[in-house]
Order: sequence, then C-alpha cells, then structure tokens
Amino acid sequence: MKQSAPKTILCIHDLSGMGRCSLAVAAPVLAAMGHQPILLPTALLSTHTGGLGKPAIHNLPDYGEAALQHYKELGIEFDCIYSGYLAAPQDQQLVHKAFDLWPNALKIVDPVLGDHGKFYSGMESLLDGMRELCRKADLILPNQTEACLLLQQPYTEMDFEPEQAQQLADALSDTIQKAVVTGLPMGKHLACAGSYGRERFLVKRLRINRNYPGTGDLFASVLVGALLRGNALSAAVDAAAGFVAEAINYTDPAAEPALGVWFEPLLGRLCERN
Ligand code: PXL
Repeated sequence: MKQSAPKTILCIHDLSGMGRCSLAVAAPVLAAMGHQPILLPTALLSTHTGGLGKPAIHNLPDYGEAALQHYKELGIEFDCIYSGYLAAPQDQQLVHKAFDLWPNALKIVDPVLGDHGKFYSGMESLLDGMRELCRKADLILPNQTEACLLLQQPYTEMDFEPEQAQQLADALSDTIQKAVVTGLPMGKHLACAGSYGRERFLVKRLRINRNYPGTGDLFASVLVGALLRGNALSAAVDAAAGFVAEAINYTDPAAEPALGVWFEPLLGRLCERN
C-alpha cells in the first residue's frame, strides 16, 4: 500500500463522550493513520442513542457556522470533508455550507440514518435532507438499511447473491451518488459492494455474529484515512472491513455491546499499514 503526505480532514459529526462512535472514533483513527482531523462537533452527547439510556444532549446551533467562518479566515484548505451522524436539518445545512466553501475538498458522506431495517432514534425526518446531501457528495457509505431508505426501496432481511449486492450499489451510483454499501449478508460472509465510476467491486469478510454500535463509524473512518493515503477505493474498503473485523474479534464477547468495540489497542496497526 502507498504512503502519502498527511491530509487535512474536516470531520462533521456529533461528539458522543462515551460509546465509541462518531468523532470519538474518527479522531483517533484518522490521527493514527497520519492525518490531521479537524473536529467540528454538531452536538455534544453524553453517549450515543443506541442502548445506554437517555443521553444528556447539548446542541450547538450557532457554533458550526462560526467555526467554518474562522477556518475560512485562516485560509485553511481541507483535503476532505467527511460527515457522519447529523441529528438536525441545520446540521445537514452546515455540511452543505462546508461543501460550498471548500469546493475542491473530497466530499464523503456517511448517511447515518439507521440499521437492521430501522431508523436510529429521531432520524425519520432527516431522510430527504440526507438524500439531498448525498447528491452533493463524491462518495457515500450507507449500510443496507440506509441504502434502501435512500432508494425508497423496502428493506428485507436476505442473503445477497454477489450480483444483487452489486446492483444495490449500482442503483445508488446511478441515481444518487458513488457508493460503497456495507454489511450485506452473503452466506458465511458480510460483503461491501462498491460502485464508483467504472469501478465495481465486492469485498467480503467472514461474518461475525456480534453487533456493536459505532462499527459503521469505525469502518468509514478507516476507509477515509486509507483513501486519503492514496489507496484505491477497493483497497480502502478492504482495509476498513479488515480493521472492523479485527476490532470485533479483539473485543471480549462478555463486554457490554453498547460500549462498542475495543479498537484502541489496535490503533498501532493503522499507523503501520494501509
Ligand atoms: O454510530 C452512529 C451514531 C453516532 N452518533 C450518535 C448515535 C449513533 C447511532 O446510534 O446515536 C449520537
């Protein structure tokens, strides 16, 4: 895998203090991969919304725009703008604004909306805005649930044939944006299907039947880091799928799943590889 100079990546997500998701994942992962993550929290939460009770939430309605303005005044050029969980239409607007202010940045949107066929708590009203944001991105990274929501297709729990997985990614890249669809069940494997310009690929990993919040953020962050190191998209997906599998395998199966995967001791592996 190729090495390249550190890149400056504007990360627009919430900051959940506990639970291993969003900025708390993107920051260490991208830094370990040699990049400079610039952290723009859209809201502060004590934890994510996925199984740790009712979090304390502090929205930051005016902060984002003021921060973008400051970065512009400083003359910063972002190599990439990477958005994740956005809990309100204003947060989506903030990402649009960042895209407009830095048109040369690589625009990557992880359309965090739900999983296992269901919306995450409170995300129902954000679908149309997310679809619009995806249309402006260079690359989107939905899971199966999010791909179906974006395409207005029913979600079915199914075992994918390779061609069906590719077609889901193709449908997104034809109508919305270049896409990598993650977490598609395929026999003993989970597959990621990519459709990106003329590139079409499938990356498979042995399926581990354990579910943790935040693994989508871990996947997306490693993928962004690997892409910005100059890897091809398929190689970046392979690196991301591999790291998520390693982190799940490393996590004590008896640990509280809502606290996420134990990726911290493995960060050194990201320094050396990909
Ligand atoms: O990992 C996605 C995510 C990020 N941030 C918050 C969440 C979730 C998923 O539930 O609740 C606050």
